[in-house]
Amino acid sequence: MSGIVFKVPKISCGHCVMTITNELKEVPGVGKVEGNPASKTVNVEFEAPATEEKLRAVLKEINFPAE
Ligand SMILES: [Cu+2]
Repeated sequence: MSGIVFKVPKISCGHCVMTITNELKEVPGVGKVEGNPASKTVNVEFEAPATEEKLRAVLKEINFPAE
């Protein structure tokens, strides 16, 4: 498993974090997802077949693009 922290400026509350968490957890290979509304970050643990590009694509798709 590798881990990555995405900065997602559009996060404004716990609801956003929940939406993002639910969507990212649908991606095969994704393990733990932890979002923080205060720092507007999402910490994702993942392994193949998930990739950083794939995770970024999902975030963009649900309208929470990562920086
Ligand atoms: Cu929100």
